[in-house]
Amino acid sequence: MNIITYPERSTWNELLKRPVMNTDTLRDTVLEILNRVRTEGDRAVMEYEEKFDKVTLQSLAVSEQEFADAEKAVSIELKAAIMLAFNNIRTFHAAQKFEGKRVTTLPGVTCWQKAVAIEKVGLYVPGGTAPLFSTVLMLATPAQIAGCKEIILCTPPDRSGKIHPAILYAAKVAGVSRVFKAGGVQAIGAMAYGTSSIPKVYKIFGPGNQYVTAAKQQVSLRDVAIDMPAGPSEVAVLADETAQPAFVAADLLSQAEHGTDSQAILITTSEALLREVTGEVQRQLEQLPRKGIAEKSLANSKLILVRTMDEAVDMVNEYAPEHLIIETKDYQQTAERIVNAGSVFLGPYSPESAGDYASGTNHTLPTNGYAKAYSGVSLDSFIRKITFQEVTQEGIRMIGPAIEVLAANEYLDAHKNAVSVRLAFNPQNKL
Ligand code: HSO
Ligand code: ZN
Repeated sequence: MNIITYPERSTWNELLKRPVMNTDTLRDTVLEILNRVRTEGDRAVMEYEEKFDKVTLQSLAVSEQEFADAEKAVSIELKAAIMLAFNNIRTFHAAQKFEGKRVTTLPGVTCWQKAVAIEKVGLYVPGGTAPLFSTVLMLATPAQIAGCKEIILCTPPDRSGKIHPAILYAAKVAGVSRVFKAGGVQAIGAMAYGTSSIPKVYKIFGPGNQYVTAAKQQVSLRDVAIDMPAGPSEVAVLADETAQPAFVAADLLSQAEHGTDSQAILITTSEALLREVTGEVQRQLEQLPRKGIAEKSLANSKLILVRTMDEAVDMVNEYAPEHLIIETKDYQQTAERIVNAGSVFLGPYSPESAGDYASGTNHTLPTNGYAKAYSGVSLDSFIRKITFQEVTQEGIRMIGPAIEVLAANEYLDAHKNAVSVRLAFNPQNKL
């Protein structure tokens, strides 16, 4: 871990930089896979599954029998935990429902918005060493609440062609319509273009490695919408002398174990805390099964000592972390001053793990500083707000003359005319 003491403001920019993800070098590989999936469909997906996931598949769709087997394979304890998480995620996201107000801007001029679900959405859940069934809940639950008609999910199978049973169980619980065995760029391509097994969707959600991210960016140029640009997961812990070193260390490590490129940062006003956290991290690290991964990502992580809480808050806002944990004496007041972060965890008993799994908030969040401009996934991510308006004859008399002036001054006479013909119209003459 790198310890940085009292850095000058002029150095913050450099200090808080994320490692650059070079998607340029991946571009050719990604484009080739996407092209083949676009032109050859299932056949290309299966071939890439063989090449990258080392599995020969007869069919991409998960069968009813496989769902039934998964249901049996998941322990009662895990099912109960998934249900608790699901219920909280559902409660929190259901409360985000949008009720559009009808607004009369002038007599006879009524405007309103209506939330309409995106009809077809595609969820991507990566494979790898951690079976991320929590991500299934985070993506499918709001999609179901929003009312998306078709919710499909792609995830890579293991070498025997199976998907982790908890992923399938979570998919059923959260209302996924169909699950397909496909990972990486080929899965993104399949959902963007459609194949004979995998339907084309209108928006793709979910995390993934650099290849998946590059593929999502590529297909979003033309074919489909995506949730947000994604990068490696990150956490910033903002702490003072009142924080528990063991809690802070555990929070940094929970992020570090995600991947070797994960980012964990401590920003503190207390030199004593910083020292104790360093020791705690070493102690706790020894116990972790994913020590190897955590160690590598900790090598890039930073423990930063600053002079004042004001400075600490400014630094957090400059960094715009995906996750922010505030463990300070007056964490409520500190939190009021946070303007750039994906998700904020307040006080000593709110670890990031709470939001990663079960408190109810979504864990699909903006990384890489995108929290300055993006929100995490929420119910809104699965809807569009369509505007409606009704202008009556009285209404057009109220706004028509102004529209005529505006249109004429933009030299758009046909626009002006669409109003003029109505203003001149007398329904009586028609009879
Ligand atoms: N911290 C990850 C989500 C996750 N953690 C899934 C555990 N499982 C990104 O917010
Ligand atoms: Zn996590």
